[in-house]
Amino acid sequence: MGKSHLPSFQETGQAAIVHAKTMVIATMSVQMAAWQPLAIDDRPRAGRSRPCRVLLIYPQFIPNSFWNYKDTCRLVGAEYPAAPLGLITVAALLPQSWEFRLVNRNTEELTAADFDWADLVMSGGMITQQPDTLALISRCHERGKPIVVGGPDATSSPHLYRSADFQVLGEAEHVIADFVAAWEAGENSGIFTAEKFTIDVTKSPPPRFDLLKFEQYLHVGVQYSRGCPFTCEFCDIIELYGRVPRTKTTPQILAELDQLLRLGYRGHVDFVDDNLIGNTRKRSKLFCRSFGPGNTHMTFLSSSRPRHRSTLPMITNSSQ
Ligand code: B12
Ligand code: SF4
Repeated sequence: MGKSHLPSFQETGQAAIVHAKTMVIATMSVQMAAWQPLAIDDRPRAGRSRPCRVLLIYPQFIPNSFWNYKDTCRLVGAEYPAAPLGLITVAALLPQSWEFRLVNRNTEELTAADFDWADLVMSGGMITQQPDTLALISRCHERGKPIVVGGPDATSSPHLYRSADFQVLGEAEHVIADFVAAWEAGENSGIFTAEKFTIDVTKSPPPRFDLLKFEQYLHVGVQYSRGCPFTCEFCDIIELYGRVPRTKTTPQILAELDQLLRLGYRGHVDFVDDNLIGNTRKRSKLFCRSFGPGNTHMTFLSSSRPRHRSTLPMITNSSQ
């Protein structure tokens, strides 16, 4: 069947989900509910009025980290395992009249031309990207470009990133509007901190998957929920995203998968949820049941620790 005839996830409400060793195959028709994404006021303001050119830079991970699995990537012609979902989510939250260029330092070169093009640099990531993020701050300053940092490591250790011009800490969904207002008013620095765990993810817009070069990755991430009910002592999740999982709606996540299909993506999709099936019984069951056989153009991966035993059979009784 040609690409144009592929059934969408929203039409079929079906997909196959691989959970490490197992696969969920259960079907139900999905009731489409209208959902309203968060919208930033896109009208030009006084101060910096022309649409901003934003260079999104995903910092390099420390070399030799197990999780870089470079050799596995090379086997299939990819450059790095996972796409930068945080940054493309931020791009979707910013005014869409702004222009975006994404450079992933793990997959491609960051050039002088990229810096010359940009009005503003935005960067950030996890702890193993900290040295490169700090180096990027210096590089931006050498080139006279303002830089905004955000993401999990800046949120955990903001004091380390004091040299950045702006910090946007925590989940960006609401607080990014305050940054945009400050930027457009001509401000040159500021710290914007999101109220913890209050983001309604049902209002999050689909990430800007169109900014990705899919061939660079082993898998592309999507996120259905944030937060985890457990409290493993080594894990930052409950500090960053809370103990009460917040989930997107099923139509919302199917729309994200459809967008990937429409952009031509075929392959592995990683549900990057902190604990995909660790959330409330009702929600995780509803979500699992909305996936089933019938759309084999993507395979789905996730790592989870179930909270309710009853969730397990839906996964373990499946096959393909
Ligand atoms: C998928 C994932 C991975 C993937 C790779 C992902 C990738 N893109 O490269 C894999 C499995 C490889 C991985 C590995 C590791 N990971 Co990891 N990972 C995740 C996970 C589960 C999801 C990431 C994601 O896509 N989130 C979805 C996006 C939308 O959320 P977000 O990134 O937080 O973005 C939001 C905000 O933070 C903010 N934001 C993000 N970036 C920016 C940038 C700017 C400028 C602004 C303004 C805002 C902003 O806006 C977004 C919307 O609200 C997170 C947990 C989590 N819930 O995020 C852990 C997490 C990021 N990982 C973590 C860790 C510790 C690791 C490892 C070091 C584990 C280890 N011990 O080896 C390794 C290191 C990898 C390496 N190569 O060296 C920690 C980071 C903690 C910290 N304080 O830095 C987290 C938070 C999990 C935890 N247990 O605490 N990881
Ligand atoms: S189950 Fe996973 S996400 Fe939840 S607290 Fe433990 S390690 Fe963190």
